[in-house]
Amino acid sequence: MKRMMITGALGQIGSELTVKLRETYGKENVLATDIKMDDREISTDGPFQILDVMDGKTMLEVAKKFRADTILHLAALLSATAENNPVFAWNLNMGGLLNALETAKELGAQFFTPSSIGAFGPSTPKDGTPQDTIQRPTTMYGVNKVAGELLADYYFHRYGVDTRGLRFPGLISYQTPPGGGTTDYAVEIYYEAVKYGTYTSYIDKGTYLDMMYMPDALDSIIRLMEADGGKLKHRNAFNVTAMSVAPEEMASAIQKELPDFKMHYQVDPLRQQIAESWPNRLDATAAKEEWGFNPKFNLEAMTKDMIMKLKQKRI
Ligand code: VAH
Repeated sequence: MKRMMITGALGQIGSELTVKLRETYGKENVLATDIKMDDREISTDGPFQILDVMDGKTMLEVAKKFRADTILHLAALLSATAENNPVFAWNLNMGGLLNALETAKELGAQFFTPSSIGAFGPSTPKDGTPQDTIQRPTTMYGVNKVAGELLADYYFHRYGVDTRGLRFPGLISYQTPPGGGTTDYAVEIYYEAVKYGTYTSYIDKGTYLDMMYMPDALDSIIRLMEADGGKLKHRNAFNVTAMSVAPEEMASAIQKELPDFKMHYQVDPLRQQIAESWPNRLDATAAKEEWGFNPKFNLEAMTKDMIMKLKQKRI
C-alpha cells in the first residue's frame, strides 16, 4: 500500500490533491504537511504535520516515521511573489526541493514535484512548444523551475530516485484560490463573476496562456505516478495543457452562463511581462504517448462546472 507525504498540502494544488489521494489510497496512507495548520478538513480528516520544507532534518524524520514511500513536493512560491522576493524564492524553492529530493533518496521513495510553463522564456517557440526545446526563462520562478527539472533528473540518473514531474499550465480550481501566481486572474475571474458580475483583468486582451482545470491536473499526477517507469522517455518534466485561452475568451465563456457579466482591463505591468514571456500553447504529445495524458475539460465544460460549484459554495 502506498504511503504518501505531501508538502504544501494547504496550497492550491495540495489542498485538492490531498483529498483525492486520500480517496484513492486511504486516508491513513496520506500525510499532509504544511508550514501552518488551518481548520479545513485536510488538517483534521487524516494525518497532518506542520513542516517547514527548509528544515531537511525534520523532513526526513517525519517521512521516515510515517514510512513514506512517495514524496509529493508542492511547497513553493509562485511566479509573481517570487519576482518580488527573488532571493527568498531561490532559497525556499531550491532549498525545499533539495531537502525533499534528499528525503526521497534516503527512503528510496518515488518523487513528484510540479514544474510549470514558467520554465520557458521569450526565446522558446511560443506555439506548439515542444517537449524538448530551449528554456531560458527571465523570471526567478522560471529559473527555479528549470533548475528544479535538472535537479530532479539528476537524482534519477545519479541515485536512481524515481522522480517525475509535470510542467503545469495555469490551474483553475474552486476549492482553494491560488496565491501569488501570474495566472491567478483565470481563477479570480470566476469568483468575481459569480460574486459581483464583473471582473477587472490584470492580464491584457490577446494574451494567450495554457490553462487546465484542477480535476484534470489531479488525474494527470496520479496517472503519471502510476505509469510504468520503464516506458517513460522523459521524467522532469512533461508538458501538459488542456486549453490555450486569452482573457476575452474566458469572459465570453462566462457570459454564456452569466449573460450580464462585464469584463474590464487594468494591466499589471509585472504580471503582463511575465505572461508575455511564457508560451501561448504547449505541445503535450509526449505526455499523451508516454503515460496516457487525457484532459477531460475544455473551456466551456470548465466554465459551467466552476460557476455551478462556486454558486453552491455561496462565496
Ligand atoms: C503561476 N499558477 O502563475 C502558477 C503557474 C503556469 C503558472 O506556474 O505562477
